Amino acid sequence: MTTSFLNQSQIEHFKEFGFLPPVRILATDEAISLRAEVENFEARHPELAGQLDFKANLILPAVDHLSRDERLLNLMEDLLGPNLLHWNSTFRIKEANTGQHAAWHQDTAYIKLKPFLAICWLALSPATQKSGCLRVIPGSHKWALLSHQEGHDSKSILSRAQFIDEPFDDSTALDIELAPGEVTIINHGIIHSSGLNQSDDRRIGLLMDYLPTHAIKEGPRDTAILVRGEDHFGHFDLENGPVSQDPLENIEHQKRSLEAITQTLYADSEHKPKGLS
Ligand SMILES: O=C(O)CCC(=O)C(=O)O
Repeated sequence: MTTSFLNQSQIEHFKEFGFLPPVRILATDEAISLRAEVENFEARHPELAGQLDFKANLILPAVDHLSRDERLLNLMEDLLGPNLLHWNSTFRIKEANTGQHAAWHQDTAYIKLKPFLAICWLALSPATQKSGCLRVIPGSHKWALLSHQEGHDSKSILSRAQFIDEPFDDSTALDIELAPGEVTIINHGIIHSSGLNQSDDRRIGLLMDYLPTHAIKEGPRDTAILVRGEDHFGHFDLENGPVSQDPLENIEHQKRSLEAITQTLYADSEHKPKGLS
């Protein structure tokens, strides 16, 4: 028996508009201490920062721990039902005043998964208009998939520097500002982007992808962690969290899962995942 996290109007909002308005998952000091842990890893192993682009939950025990946090899973259960897989944790970090950005795109362009992936975007630093917070087109998860092109813009924080290359109505675009410890959840079909970080701080987002066990993904077989309930479908190979408290000892273990997920995200791409280079 689990406790519901969201009220009915929040659940309806997510279904109707494809995103959840900000809710607090972590206390501010929990977000600050997770940020410190990530930055400590980056400082000690700068050459391994790319390892956090995908499956960061298999490298950093604190991220694995968070992906199984009761508060987060109660929220996810309200949106996806009682049997939950965690597919991936990804850090999206925009350094201050570097021109980094994410162009408009739909994650459904490269992740063919039904019914949908629920992406939890957690702020570990202030995500504001000024720092380039997530921006969405409300309701666009119900639109058809628009045409995408892979890009070569080194300032893009997206894996394939992808962008929508056909006209669409962005007049209703909405910035989702988040304080550290707050999350929004987006349906992976929603059109989203984020602007420049013109603040003095890094903008650090941790994206955690969840799906119900009945979800079906096209393409190569992939791996995920059963974080709540039971899996009667076997659509994913179940994996465990990190093998060690020491991130360095987890790199080899992460490799197979990283290869599996990047086969999907980089299918037919000219780009390569940083974590495997
Ligand atoms: O964190 C951001 O600003 C955007 C990230 C994003 O859209 C993605 O990784 O698909």
